[in-house]
Amino acid sequence: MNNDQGMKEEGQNERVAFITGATSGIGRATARIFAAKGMRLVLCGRRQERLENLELELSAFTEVHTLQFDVSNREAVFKAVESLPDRFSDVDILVNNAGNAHGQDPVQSGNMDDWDAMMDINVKGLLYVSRAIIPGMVKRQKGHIINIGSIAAKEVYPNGNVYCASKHAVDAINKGMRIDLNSSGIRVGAIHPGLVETEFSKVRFKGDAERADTVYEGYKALQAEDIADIIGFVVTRPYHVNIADLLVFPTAQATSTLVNKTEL
Ligand code: NDP
Ligand code: 8X3
Repeated sequence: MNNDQGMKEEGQNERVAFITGATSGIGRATARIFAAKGMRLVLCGRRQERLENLELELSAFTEVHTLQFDVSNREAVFKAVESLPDRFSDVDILVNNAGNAHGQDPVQSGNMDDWDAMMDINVKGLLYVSRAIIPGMVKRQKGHIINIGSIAAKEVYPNGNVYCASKHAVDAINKGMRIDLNSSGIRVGAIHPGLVETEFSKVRFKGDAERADTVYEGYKALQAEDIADIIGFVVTRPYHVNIADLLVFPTAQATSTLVNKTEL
């Protein structure tokens, strides 16, 4: 990235963006796109070293503040948000991105710790962060919330049970937020990606990189940058335009289970 990519659209560079899950994949790519636009960034995640490296990288383009916390820890979420210095405390854009699948098992033999992790992080974590940030937006009568759902928010596939349930919940929360925040002039929308090649499958398969790689073999999967590019587009529409619900597939994908793997 160079400064020519700065594209400091009028007013855009004054905004503060708060991104959860900024240490990897879609969140990190979004941080880079937002930095190129000159937005002030609050970058969140659990892996401190990655936060520090990203801060070092993006500080060349914009002001960056990092927050290390687990979104599923309610107290930690509120403590982190309350700790924001003045330059970062009026959040204009919230990207609710942190989340993962944990395991891929039939419901009858599912690992209940995995179930807890998915519901605690993907659903409750998203709610806690939102609950900490949204009141400020309501007070200022402006803001933009982007919830990262999934094709798993729209379909259920074999052994996807609880992950799909968590993302169906994100879909419902996205709709509910839009209703509840309608009178406050706050934009709320979800982006639902299909298969994106990130650390996602490595996490799902508990570090089994070989198994994770097979998910993306035989076709061109979406890259984190493809989704970040779309998020960059979404947040730079005129304020009366709200992209409310967007499903994005790689061209090779037609449904959760139909992927044209011709390159095998
Ligand atoms: P990655 O595994 O690459 O990134 C996940 C991010 O979430 C990391 O930055 C991680 O940071 C953060 N995270 C996970 N758990 C927690 C937690 N408890 N507290 C705080 N942060 C957490 O995956 P993706 O970039 O692919 O995933 C991002 C989002 O996109 C997720 O919501 C995922 O469900 C969704 N998605 C992904 C798709 C894909 O195919 N990859 C498709 C559709 C949706 P850290 O570990 O440092 O805390
Ligand atoms: C991630 C995409 O198909 O693994 O949400 O559910 S999928």
